[in-house]
Amino acid sequence: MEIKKIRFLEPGNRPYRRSLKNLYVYDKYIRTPSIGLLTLATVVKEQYDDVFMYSESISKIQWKDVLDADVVFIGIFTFAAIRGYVLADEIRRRSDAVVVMGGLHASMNASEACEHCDYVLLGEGEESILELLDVLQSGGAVDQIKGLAFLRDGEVVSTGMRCPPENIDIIPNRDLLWHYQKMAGHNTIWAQVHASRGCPHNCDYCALVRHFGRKVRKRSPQNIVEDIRYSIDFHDKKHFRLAKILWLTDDNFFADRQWAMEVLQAIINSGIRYHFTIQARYEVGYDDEMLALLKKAGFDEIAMGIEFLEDEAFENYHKQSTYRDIERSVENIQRHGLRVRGLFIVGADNHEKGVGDRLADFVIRHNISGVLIQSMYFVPGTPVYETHKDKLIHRDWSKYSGHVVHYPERISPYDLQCEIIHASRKIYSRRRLLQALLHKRGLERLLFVGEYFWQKSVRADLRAELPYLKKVTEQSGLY
Ligand code: B12
Ligand code: SF4
Repeated sequence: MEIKKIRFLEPGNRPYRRSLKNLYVYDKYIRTPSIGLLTLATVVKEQYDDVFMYSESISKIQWKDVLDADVVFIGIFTFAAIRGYVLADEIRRRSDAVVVMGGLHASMNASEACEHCDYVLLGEGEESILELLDVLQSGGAVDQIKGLAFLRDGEVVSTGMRCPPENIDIIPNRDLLWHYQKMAGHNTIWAQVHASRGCPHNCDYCALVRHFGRKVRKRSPQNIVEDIRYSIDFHDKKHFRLAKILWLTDDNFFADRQWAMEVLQAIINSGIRYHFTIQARYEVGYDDEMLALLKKAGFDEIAMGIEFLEDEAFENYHKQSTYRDIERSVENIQRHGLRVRGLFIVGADNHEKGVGDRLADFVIRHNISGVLIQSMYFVPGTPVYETHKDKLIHRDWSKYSGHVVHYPERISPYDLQCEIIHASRKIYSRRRLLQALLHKRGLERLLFVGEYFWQKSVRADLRAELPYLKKVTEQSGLY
């Protein structure tokens, strides 16, 4: 077949809609678009002229432009899988395009995704996507391509996993994404750069380490700094942004200490002055040299995957950490003048009523600057899925975004969801909002106010599900 026109689509579990809330509530109908899919569009654009991307995080899809494409690529995380399937089905119904799916959820659930598209590409797509396009053009046999799955006579054929790309020095061309420039001024959309892939650890609930592998692959410090500069210019150009923050989105940026220090030093040497935030495990809190360098490079905050507050949970899910480790780490990070944001999981097998209250008290007592509280989620392919697949309430992936989706051991689904609501309300209370307005300054104050409204909308979503969770709790007869 002749391939001229290629389109990339990022589905949103709540597709973009114009709303005043877009100005201050992230994730209602607007959020940061996918940099992974944009990276693939950038790679393909080097070889094909007519390449463009739509993201339902920031715009509506221009259907007229998609339906006459020769190939459409759709990337899905778990929370957007259902919407991704709707889009894929629609394209197959209304056009002749070859539909290809990929991304974390499609890779880990290839047999499910195969039902909705012509091909699924497994793992990272930078190399396989070009190979597939070549084979489609030349009419060669697709099953030569490693890392491909598809249906043949109703049966799933998989050519197995392929080695992930080593060279990931690619700067995503943000102009390839429809309306990105127009929307980049919203405070709910963050400038972001992804600098490394893979993590040497092996936590039971983590899908990432299964998708990206345990070997850490890194971009060069020069390439990262160039991307940071471009990303900042792109977001600030033509816009007045209150939240001038760039997020280094790596899962474990500090896994290679030497490289992490080189990147930070390169940011310092570049003269870029900006606010940065980054995700980390607790160990970074013991590294005074790294913390000093982070501060010097413009980082104000570390988003720490704290996850649990009980040693029993750390042990059960093979997260090498203890409560005391976390406490010491948080205290030392704050001594260096950096804020700590907490990422938490509830719904572990040991969790009981009171887990939300305990979490909120920890956050308030330790002056944690903000939180993301998620109920445990279960992606096929993770150990936690294998051990809990009989305890799932449903497989409506659109709800796998922090809501309760399983029957926990020692607390009912209904009560657990109430615990999340309670923790959020306690942390983001009106009294604490007032305190933030009076005592916090600058970005810190702005972030707290933004999160106050975001958490309000999160709670409304969680509350809307309570009648359903009450019903399934009662019907289960387990509690
Ligand atoms: C940045 C980020 C965000 C941003 C932007 C997300 C986005 N649009 O991409 C924001 C802030 C919006 C966000 C929000 C959330 N996020 Co988030 N986020 C991330 C993070 C940290 C980085 C994403 C990234 O850039 N990855 C790097 C790129 C290179 O990888 P990639 O996107 O997967 O793309 C590569 C491959 O997968 C593949 N690929 C991808 N698509 C396709 C398509 C085709 C056709 C092919 C061939 C290949 C392919 O090739 C790409 C290049 O190699 C990831 C963690 C992670 N490491 O991915 C979590 C992550 C995606 N988030 C997660 C979650 C749970 C959420 C929230 C639900 C959190 C919450 N409770 O609010 C929300 C959901 C928002 C929503 N409703 O849509 C989970 C998803 C788990 C899952 N099973 O899917 C992740 C994996 C984190 C985790 N610890 O598990 N997130
Ligand atoms: S440390 Fe983080 S990224 Fe690494 S395996 Fe554990 S949860 Fe996943």
